[in-house]
Amino acid sequence: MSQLLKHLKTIVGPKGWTSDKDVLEPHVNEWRGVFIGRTPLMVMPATTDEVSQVVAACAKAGAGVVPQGGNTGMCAGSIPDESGTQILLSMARMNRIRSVDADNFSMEVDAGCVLQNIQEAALDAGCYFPLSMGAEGSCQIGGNIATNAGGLNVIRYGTARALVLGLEVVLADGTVLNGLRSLRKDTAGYDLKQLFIGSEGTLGVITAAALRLFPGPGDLGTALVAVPSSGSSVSLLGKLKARFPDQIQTFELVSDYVFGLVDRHVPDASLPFDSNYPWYVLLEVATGSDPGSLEAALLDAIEQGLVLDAVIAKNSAEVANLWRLRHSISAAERQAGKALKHDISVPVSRMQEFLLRGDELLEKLRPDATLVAFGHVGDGNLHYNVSLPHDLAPDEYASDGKRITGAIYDLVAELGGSFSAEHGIGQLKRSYLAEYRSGPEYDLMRTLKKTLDPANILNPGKVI
Ligand code: FAD
Ligand code: 2HG
Ligand code: ZN
Repeated sequence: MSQLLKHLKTIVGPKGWTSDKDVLEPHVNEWRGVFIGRTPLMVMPATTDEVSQVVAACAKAGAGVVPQGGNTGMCAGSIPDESGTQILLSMARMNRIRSVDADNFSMEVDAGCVLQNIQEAALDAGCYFPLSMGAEGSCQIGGNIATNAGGLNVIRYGTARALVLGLEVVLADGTVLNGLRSLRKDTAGYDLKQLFIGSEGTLGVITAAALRLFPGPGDLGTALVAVPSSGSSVSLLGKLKARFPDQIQTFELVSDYVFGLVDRHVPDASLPFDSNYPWYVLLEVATGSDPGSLEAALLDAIEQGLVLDAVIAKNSAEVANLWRLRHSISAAERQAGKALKHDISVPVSRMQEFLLRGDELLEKLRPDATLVAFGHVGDGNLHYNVSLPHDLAPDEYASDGKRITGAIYDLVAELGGSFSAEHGIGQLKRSYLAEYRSGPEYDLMRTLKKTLDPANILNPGKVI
């Protein structure tokens, strides 16, 4: 091991590595603080060639490599295990916007670019990059692609997968696969980039990406509306889709309990209503040349009993306030204590059934559990998190947690959904992948892993 560490330090140079425990601390702890890992060395290569040399050296020595972006992932995929033998590969120094081609609506970026910097670079060129989420100030595009991240604008623009035109990837033996093409059409053989999107660093290290840009969305109407029940949000979605085909940019459901957590834990966060309602929807619609259309649609929805109250943001400060409420949810939930995270999706047409039957399940299994539900109902993806009483004995917490999670995932499977909609598998959900994707699908995943990484060098212990 000491030979390898020496070699890695030479490859990345004095600015490209650390073994300082204090510096490493935030890199070996994951965002939720549930998993903690150890590493003898974090390398921070500055070029694709350095990444290639690092991976090749680790492969030769038989050492595991854990790619890390902004370390905002929710499934502990970006930290080393507890063995203290895995090398942490931070992409933070590969943060260059390589080029923007406004005529082609595309840009090429290093994988370590922070998402927000990419959004800003696109705007500077008169274009728009729609991937957006609460972690955008620190997550990196490589991490977004490696997790096939979703976020707030999926209903209109799709997940990270839909935004990738090409990838540059370092394979498990250090080979650089250059597929950095900015093409909308390309049928030359298998579409290899798709293998790496959502593979969570287990099949290759993404070093650069060609991204799809868009014209700006134009005028957006942003509103927070109160709805009588979680199910009625789905009816509202249907009505708005009929009225604004392809114009709904965001459709996020949030329970009153969840906004209560934000109110309690986030300074100066306040709901713009005088009274509380059971559920809310934060929505954004591209209103184009008809700025009054959102208000008219919401007035109709109030008449139909689908909406109880509504506030449309009047200026950018009010828009920012509504988004701050939404972006603060995960941090507020974390401060309130640990919760069982269920990042599920079902077809939108089955969402109402899921919500009803999910409530019944919780009532039956653990009536004193608290539902912490919010998320991207417009995409059929809900964070159906569950908080158990904090004074439970660890054994009871573990066994009841398993029972509740299993029952929710069974329900999701019955409804044709996924137990992992946007956060991936990491360490957290490995056993569930084996269970819910068992059979030929799981076997083919294992075959791909064995083919691309026969010595299990890349992010060992994650996903599969
Ligand atoms: P990391 O956490 O560093 O890594 C995630 C995984 O990708 C790991 O397996 C890692 O090994 C791998 N990886 C990272 N970089 C590379 C690379 N260059 N090559 C190969 N593999 C790599 N997620 C959503 O989908 N939607 C949301 O709305 C959303 N909101 C969030 C809000 C908050 C407040 C927080 C904290 C997280 C949120 N997330 C959300 C989760 C997280 O931000 C995303 O999963 C994000 O895409 C992770 O990016 P990252 O750079 O932090 O990756
Ligand atoms: C979001 O939608 C993220 O805010 C985080 O995906 C979800 O914290 C969570 O459970
Ligand atoms: Zn989410």
